[in-house]
Amino acid sequence: PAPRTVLLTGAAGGLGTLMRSLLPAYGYTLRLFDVRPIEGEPDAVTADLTDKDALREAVRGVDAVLHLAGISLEAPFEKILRSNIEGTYNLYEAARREGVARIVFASSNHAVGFTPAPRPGEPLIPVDTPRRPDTFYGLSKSFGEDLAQLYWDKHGLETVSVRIGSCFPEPTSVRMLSVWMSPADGARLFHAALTAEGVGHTVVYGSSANTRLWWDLSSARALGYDPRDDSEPYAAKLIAEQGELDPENPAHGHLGGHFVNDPPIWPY
Ligand code: NAI
Ligand code: 15L
Repeated sequence: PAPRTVLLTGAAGGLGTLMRSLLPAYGYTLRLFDVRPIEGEPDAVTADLTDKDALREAVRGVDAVLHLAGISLEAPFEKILRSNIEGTYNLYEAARREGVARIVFASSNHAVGFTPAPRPGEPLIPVDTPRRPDTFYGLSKSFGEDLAQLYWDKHGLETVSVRIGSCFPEPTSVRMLSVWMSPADGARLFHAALTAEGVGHTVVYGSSANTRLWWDLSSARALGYDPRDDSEPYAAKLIAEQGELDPENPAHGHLGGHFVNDPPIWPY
């Protein structure tokens, strides 16, 4: 049966807020979880991913989890370790113990961020391209994908790992013309990932049907995802303002954009 009750972690965040408004139209009842309180949502669970008891209670009885919680940009390794690596492990362990059938995991293009962007005419990047994290942040998403594979192989807990490009209301950079996912397409993709049958552990890229797309959406389409949007209407204005991408500039010539150039953030 299709999942109806879904735990949305990271519900206070940018993507969580978009999905709180878009997913109920697909028939889901959302249970909300975030370390930050959410205004107007008295029933939301306000807890950290390090709180194993709170997680166990939060996943009890849900049909699936849409796991968006975590640090969403580069940060000191210790913080990434706590929220994204241990936090995601804690979530999987809670889900396993409570018999939750499926997790949709917000992975990121930054798990493969050091992959050179295809030039015009070159093949699109497949989902089985070797992982090349561009940051500690991207490394945590790479870990999450491996954790998902382990929990499928060992415990039969299914995951769709969605390597999201940039999911924001509008593209705001020339790079985003290639990697943008409109919020409406994001909801379509998460719905497909929550409902497709027999996913095992499936990795997909998350973006709209962009004219300048860099990666292969076929594994996402195989779940039933049918993107409707394209960043191209934004292209002329963004290119006039920012110029074309220069493939010799590492921040332009890799999937991960400026993340490949950003220095690590050390803890002290
Ligand atoms: P965001 O930073 O706006 O939201 C993340 C939420 O997670 C925040 O509300 C934060 O309070 C919560 N959180 C962080 N650490 C936590 C912890 N230890 N315990 C409980 N809650 C915690 O990020 P955004 O943009 O909404 O992204 C959501 C997810 O999607 C993240 O996992 C991010 O890595 C991933 N993603 C997002 C992309 C995008 O374009 N928005 C692109 C690729 C991946
Ligand atoms: C991500 O993984 C981040 O969470 C998001 O804030 C954007 O930076 C996005 O990638 C991107 O690559 O544009």
